[in-house]
Parts: sequence; C-alpha cells; structure tokens
Amino acid sequence: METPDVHGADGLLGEVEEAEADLRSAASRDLEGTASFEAIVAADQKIEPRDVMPEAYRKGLIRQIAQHAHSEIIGMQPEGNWITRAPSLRRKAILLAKVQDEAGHGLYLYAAAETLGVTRDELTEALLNGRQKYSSIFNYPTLTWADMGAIGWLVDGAAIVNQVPLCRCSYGPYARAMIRVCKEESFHQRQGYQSLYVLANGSPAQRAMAQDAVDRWWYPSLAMFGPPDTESTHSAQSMEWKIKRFSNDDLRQRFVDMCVPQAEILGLTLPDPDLRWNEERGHYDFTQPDFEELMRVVKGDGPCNRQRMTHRRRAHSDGAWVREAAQAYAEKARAAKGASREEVMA
Ligand code: BYC
Repeated sequence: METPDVHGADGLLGEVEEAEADLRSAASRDLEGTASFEAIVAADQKIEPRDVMPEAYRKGLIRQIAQHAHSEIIGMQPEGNWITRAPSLRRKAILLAKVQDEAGHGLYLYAAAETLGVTRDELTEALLNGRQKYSSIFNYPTLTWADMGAIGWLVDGAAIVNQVPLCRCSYGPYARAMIRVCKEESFHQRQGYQSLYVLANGSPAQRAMAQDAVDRWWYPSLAMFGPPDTESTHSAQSMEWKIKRFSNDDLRQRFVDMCVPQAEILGLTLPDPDLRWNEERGHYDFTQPDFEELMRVVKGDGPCNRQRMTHRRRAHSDGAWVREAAQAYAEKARAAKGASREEVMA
C-alpha cells in the first residue's frame, strides 16, 4: 500500500534547519565580550552559561527545561506499555527505538539544565517529590495499539509545533538540544502517521480502532500547548526574554491548521463538529480543550498520574544499584589513572 508522508512535515524541518544555521552564526558572536544580557537578547544572539543573566531568567529556564526533560522520561511509559504487544517484529523494533529516543531527549535536556547550575540528582528529586511537573499528556492511558499511531501523529506533532520555535530560544544550550530533539521528533511523527494510515486503510475493526484513538487523543493534544494566553502566567516574561517565541494560543492554532489536511489524507475525522475554515481569519475555527481538566491533570488528578509516578519512583529505586556500580567503576578508574600517572612521574 502506498503510504503518504505526513503532509506539512517538511516545512517544520525546514524551520529547524534555518534555526540551526542561525545558531552556527550566533556562535561566532560579533558582540563585545562584555555585552549585557539585554544587548545579547536584543541582538538575537545566544546567552551562554558563562554569561551574566538575571536570576529569574535562570530559574525560569530551569523550570521549563526540567519540566520538558521529565516529560520525555515519563513519556516513555505510555508507549513502553505496548512494546511487548506490538503486532509485528518490525513495529516492535520501531517502537523500541522510539522509546529509547525519548530517553535520549531527556538526557540532552537534563544536560542543558545542568549548565544553569543544578544537578541531575536535584532535578530527579524534584520530579519524584512532586515539586516539578511533566506534561499533562502523559497522564492519559494508551488503550489500544492504534494509540501508538495517534500519539506519534498528534502528540509528537504537537510537541514539534511547540518545540521548533524553541530551536530559536535565547539560551544556547536549550536551543542546541532542541535542534536534535526536533529532528528526531519529526521522524517519530512520520512513523506514527504511517502506522495510523495503515490502520485507517485496514479492516473495518482497524479503522474503528484508529478513529477511536484520534477521538481520545485530540483534545489532550490541544491542551499540551498550555492554558489560554489570558491565563498563562509565564508567557509575557518568557517572550520578552525570547525563551518562548509564540504564545500558547498561536501555537495551538498552528497545530490545528496543520492537522486538518493531515486528517483528510488519513480519512479520519477530528472529533470537533465546529471545526471549520474561517476565510476572514485565514485559520480554522475549533473548539478549545477543557482547560479546567488540564489544570486538574497538571495538579495530579488525571487518569494515570498516580500510576506514572509510582512507576517512575520504582524504576528509580530499582536502578540504584546501576548508579552505585557506575560510580564505583568511575572511582576505580580514576584511582588507577592516578596510580599510573604516579608511576610515570617516579
Ligand atoms: N502540562 O504560564 P504557562 C514531549 C503549566 S511533550 C503540564 O503558559 P509556560 C514529548 C506550566 O508549567 C511536552 N503543565 O507556562 C513528546 C505552568 O505551571 P508552573 C513537553 C503545563 O511555561 C512525545 C502553568 O501551567 N514539552 O516533549 O509559559 C514523546 C501555567 O502555564 C502544561 C515541553 O515541556 C502542560 N501541558 O508554557 C515524548 C516544551 N501547560 O510551572 C515527549 C517546553 C502549562 O508555573 N515547554 N503547564 O507550575 C513549554 O513550551 C512551555 O513550558 C509550555 C507552558 C508551553 C508547556
């Protein structure tokens, strides 16, 4: 069967490439070495860890990057849930690779956060004791195999729409991490779309399963972009500092406009009777997600919050011996290196 590539994906990847080229030229920063934080941001160049920065900028970035990193790690659970039940060896291998990629994204992001003066251990602790959050989307259950396709298409799709502008974020290490994440995320979205396309064009039961998955994931995906602009606490400051480049509502609209033609190609219906093209606005009108539900889920009362955190805490304590062994090995290797250096000097 001919499976079309996800419509519109090339545009987003093009933006990532442009952001990467701009990042390279920002690396040869032509501002004076003593340029102020404000001057660097105003010149659209990058703040690096060595630069003086306002404490609120540093703290705000730690909050966002940590939440983002935790999302990648917790995001492994809903999909990991289907690895043993994938319908073929090929699908299993693809899903395994995808879940591993998410772990990698978590690592890039923890490393970016560490450049701001926190340790990975502190960030992990903040997740485990509930002081830091992760994306609302991963508190919904994955009920059927079609959810793997719907997550790839809609959740990874929303993640890319949100993250492509972050490739132009004013903080260098975050922007650089985002370039890699977006390239891989775009591949994830393509595979999700392809998998959903196969189901949508399969037997009546497969088609119904694909539609049901889209019905369940549509509104939680819209909610990923955060509260409406009028209720967003951090947007104004984040945009002034060029961490965020577009508002929550603007990105949500961009996502809807992108998904409508993609759904048509899939032959699936987006579960919104009021979704229609608005000639005057040049955008689709759509029903907003339930923001009260979003806030309930963010505060810990979603369908799977408890399950996700219980699993994460267990995984962390089960992995203690690996961390201890790695530490002991590193210390041994350091001591051996020290000893051989002493021999050379003697
Ligand atoms: N979930 O002032 P606002 C992914 C919180 S998936 C949870 O607008 P901001 C992946 C917000 O933190 C996604 N919390 O905040 C995909 C704030 O609370 P606090 C991860 C949310 O920061 C596939 C409060 O609500 N992506 O990567 O300006 C597989 C008010 O919001 C949510 C990122 O994290 C939510 N959906 O804008 C695996 C991208 N929405 O902190 C992984 C980076 C809002 O004051 N992050 N809140 O207690 C961002 O772009 C921004 O942080 C957001 C929110 C757009 C999410």
